[in-house]
Amino acid sequence: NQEKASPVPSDGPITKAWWKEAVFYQIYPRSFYDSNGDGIGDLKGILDKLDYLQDLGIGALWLSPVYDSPNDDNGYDIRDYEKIMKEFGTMEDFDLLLEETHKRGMRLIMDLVVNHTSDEHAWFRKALENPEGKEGGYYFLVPSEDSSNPPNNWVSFFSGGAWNYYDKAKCWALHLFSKKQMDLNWDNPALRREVTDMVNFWLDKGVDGFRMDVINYISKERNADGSLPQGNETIGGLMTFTGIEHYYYGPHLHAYLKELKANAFAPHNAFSVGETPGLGMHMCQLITGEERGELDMVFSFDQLETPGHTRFDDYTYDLNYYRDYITDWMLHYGNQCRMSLFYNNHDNPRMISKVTTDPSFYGPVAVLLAALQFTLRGTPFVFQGDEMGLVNYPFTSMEQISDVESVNLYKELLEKGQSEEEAFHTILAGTRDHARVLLPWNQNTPLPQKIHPEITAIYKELIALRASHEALIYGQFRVLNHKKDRFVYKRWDDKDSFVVECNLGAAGKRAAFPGGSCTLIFRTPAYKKEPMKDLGPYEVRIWKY
Ligand code: TEU
Ligand code: CA
Repeated sequence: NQEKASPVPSDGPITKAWWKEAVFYQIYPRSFYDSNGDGIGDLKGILDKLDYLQDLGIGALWLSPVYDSPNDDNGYDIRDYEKIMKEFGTMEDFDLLLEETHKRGMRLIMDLVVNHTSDEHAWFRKALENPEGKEGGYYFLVPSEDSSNPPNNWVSFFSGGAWNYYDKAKCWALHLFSKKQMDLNWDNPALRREVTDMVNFWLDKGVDGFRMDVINYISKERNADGSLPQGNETIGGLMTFTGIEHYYYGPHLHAYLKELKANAFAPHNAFSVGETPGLGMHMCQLITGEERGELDMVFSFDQLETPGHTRFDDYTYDLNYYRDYITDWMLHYGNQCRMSLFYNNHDNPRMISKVTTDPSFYGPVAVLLAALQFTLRGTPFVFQGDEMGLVNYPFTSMEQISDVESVNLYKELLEKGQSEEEAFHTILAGTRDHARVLLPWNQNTPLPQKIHPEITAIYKELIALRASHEALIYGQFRVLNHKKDRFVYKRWDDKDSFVVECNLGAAGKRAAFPGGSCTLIFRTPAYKKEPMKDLGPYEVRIWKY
């Protein structure tokens, strides 16, 4: 890569911005709140819950896709970018939602899925009708008479190869995700203009920005003759996804991001956060450095599994790893870059369930994760249900699983010779459906998941604490103790200082704080009656001085 390593990460002053101060809340509309009883969450349901979100202290909403889609991947396969999904409501419902969100002093960002479209998108249909025509150039179509040998060995994230063959059009087409999610060719300037126009359509409506789906995959490396290169089998063996080295950080990524920023985001002063799986800290700095004009923030995912594990492994997550990961980023990411802080989204099992399977610890772990999220330096992204203390859903059979990734993986595991029990065990550990079941708003439902109002109250308290102290938003960060299972750190600015003391483990231990004169302003409620000298399992305390 020829990119100059600028900016040099520095401790200079931090520029203030609304998106650094706000707490974001991710809504997965299909499973958020169903306002008309058809079993599917909808836009009116979100509208009904705006007061709840405002009361919680949320500053901005991120909506997972609400566009017209055949739902092969729950809306991440878009058929029409400028139309609302029928089950979710109408464009009028959307306009009202945006207006009411703004009225409450909150912002709204949408999901921008432009690495691929649905195979039912008009562009792709036209492309197949006439591969030589304008839309033919929007995708990776490879003409061929040979329907048994795909153009290269790249594999899909959702099992199997990454190519479909189309008999009538006599060509192959690339899909890194499901068979109905066709990759767009960003090297085509007309396609980039289409995307820019569409982004401007939503920004003109007053939308405050976008979360950008797998945005680091948009630039694919090519051979000298324009074809897509063969993936390295060794890397493929290590990473599972053969071919990934050719597109996770492609040759024109920076240029395409700069162009989109200049032609759409910048003129609207709109916010952007990229979903960028696989990029480490240094690449993230190159994408989010303030003066580089690319993205405001990214989601990097290395904190979601501990080293040596993947999402589909059944294992216990060690929070000492999170401590070390987050410390490294906070000390080295630099003040021109802003971190996103999150544990959950619609693609992952619930973090509480990864940390502990002992129900008596669910409450304390929920409180600990919240306290970290609202006192570490960065912008918190709450995923719907975090604030209810939700844990994984007790699925009992594949019949309850609908996610395309899980369904395909299950088939693949059976083909590889696993028993149904073994394969289901794997799915249960990692399925995205844990995050996609309808939120159990009503405590009296027969749903096996229960909400925990006491956790919601703590979210509200800690979000308010963060909102009223810039030290927690922009302040400095220093680790005071990082012995095994301990995390004690300081956040401070000219006005205030805080010390946060955490027990990251399931065993009680001696408290190390306080030293000197300070006031205890928060303690895990479950331990309020315990002596101060003892830290309970996963206990967290916040001191102010
Ligand atoms: O997620 C991308 C995604 O699933 C990655 O985490 C990918 O699996 C990873 O690179 C493998 O290591 C986004 C959306 O969040 C997800 O819901 C969609 O299914 C996907 O893109 C396709 O749009
Ligand atoms: Ca509904």
